[in-house]
Amino acid sequence: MTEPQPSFIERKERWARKMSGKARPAVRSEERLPPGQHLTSGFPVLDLGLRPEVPLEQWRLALTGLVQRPQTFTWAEWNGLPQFEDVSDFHCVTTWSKFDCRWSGVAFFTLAELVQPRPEAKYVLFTSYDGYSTNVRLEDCLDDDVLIATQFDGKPITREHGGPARVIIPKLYAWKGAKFVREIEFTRDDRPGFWEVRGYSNTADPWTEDRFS
Ligand SMILES: Nc1nc2c(c(=O)[nH]1)N[C@H]1C(S)=C(S)[C@@H](COP(=O)(O)O)O[C@H]1N2
Ligand SMILES: [Mo]
Repeated sequence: MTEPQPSFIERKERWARKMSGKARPAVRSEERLPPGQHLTSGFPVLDLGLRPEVPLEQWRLALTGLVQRPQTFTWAEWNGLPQFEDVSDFHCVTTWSKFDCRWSGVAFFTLAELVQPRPEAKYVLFTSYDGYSTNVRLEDCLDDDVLIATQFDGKPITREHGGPARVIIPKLYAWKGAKFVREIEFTRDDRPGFWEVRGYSNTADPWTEDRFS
């Protein structure tokens, strides 16, 4: 695997430091568009500059860690799982939002029913084929709008947007949703992911502008 482009990462880190001093709203916004965001009609691509090509016959998604029944899915097995569709809004920390994204795939709660997280599991660490990772509270993953999507707008997710499969967690900034996802690990302790170790918020709530730690 090639390394992510360092200059891009450094720029984004500097930007995180600069923005972290900015005042945040005192109360949680109830608007559909979160504070500090603007609407975009296109669909920008945000990643580390790596778009790994994962042939479907080699694709695997592993569910590991503190679960009763760890499981690794092949593409055929994955597509045999109950499918779920959800329309949601998408908020990137770099201030663009996109409304009404129609994703389909497998609901996170379906996976949780299959692997059965142990009571000690409190966090989830997602790892991707491009070396990316991100950590999320298990509680947030269990919301009924969270899914591992394989389709956008009725078509397979393109490589630039994170295919074959990507995580969608509408209520958090989009960096919490791993594109090209490869492993979902259930953990007791919170282990910060790629952007979380580089100054981004651990909790990432768009409606309180919870962008940076
Ligand atoms: N594997 C991986 N997932 C990732 C990223 C990444 O660099 N690698 N970038 C994140 C960020 S910052 C955003 S805003 C969204 C962007 O998704 P898009 O490129 O489909 O707009 O993916 C998130 N998931
Ligand atoms: Mo982002």
